[in-house]
Amino acid sequence: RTERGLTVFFTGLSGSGKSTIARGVAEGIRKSGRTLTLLDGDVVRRMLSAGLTFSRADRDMNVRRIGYVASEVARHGGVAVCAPIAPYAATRAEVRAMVEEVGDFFLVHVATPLEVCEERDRKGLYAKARAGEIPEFTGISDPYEEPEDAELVLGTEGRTVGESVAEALDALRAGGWL
Ligand code: GGZ
Repeated sequence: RTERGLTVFFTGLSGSGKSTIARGVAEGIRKSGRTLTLLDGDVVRRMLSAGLTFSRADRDMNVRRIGYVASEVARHGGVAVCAPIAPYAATRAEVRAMVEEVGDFFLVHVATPLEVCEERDRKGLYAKARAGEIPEFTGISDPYEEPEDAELVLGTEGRTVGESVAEALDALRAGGWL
């Protein structure tokens, strides 16, 4: 007999803060005593999706692989936290359906506006995308389909990472997952 598994799936633009918030949330879940797997974006692209590009087909493959691993974690009663951009609604819906066959799915939209992500431009990627040096860059020359089915929408403006992490953990607690 195992606890019902859960996938906490963060989606949002590059530079929205989703990876940082996801790491904080993962830490909080771990502290609550649940078995936790963090599918960190960088690690996934290196270990699970090496060689994939940012074409629609490859993004979909990347997001499906993440969803599959997350569903296996959930199947065994664990909690998976993942944070890809996952720009396409249909692919997110596929992952939701796959996870919900075996556990619960909690979608968090890190809704930092494009202008704010671009203004911060922590890695200089938006400037490069504007200059045409990175093709198919999400929000600039590639789509981001805003979710309409998020369990939680995090507005990060005027908020610290800690506050966003706390809001997500509160929502998980309120739902009875922690
Ligand atoms: C978007 C890109 C691109 C393009 C490289 N478009 O801010 P980052 O750097 O660290 O996070 C982004 C990351 C996105 O990879 P994901 O696996 O999360 O994307 S997806 O879910 O769509 O498969 C960014 C970097 O990779 N990056 N090129 N063209 N982001």
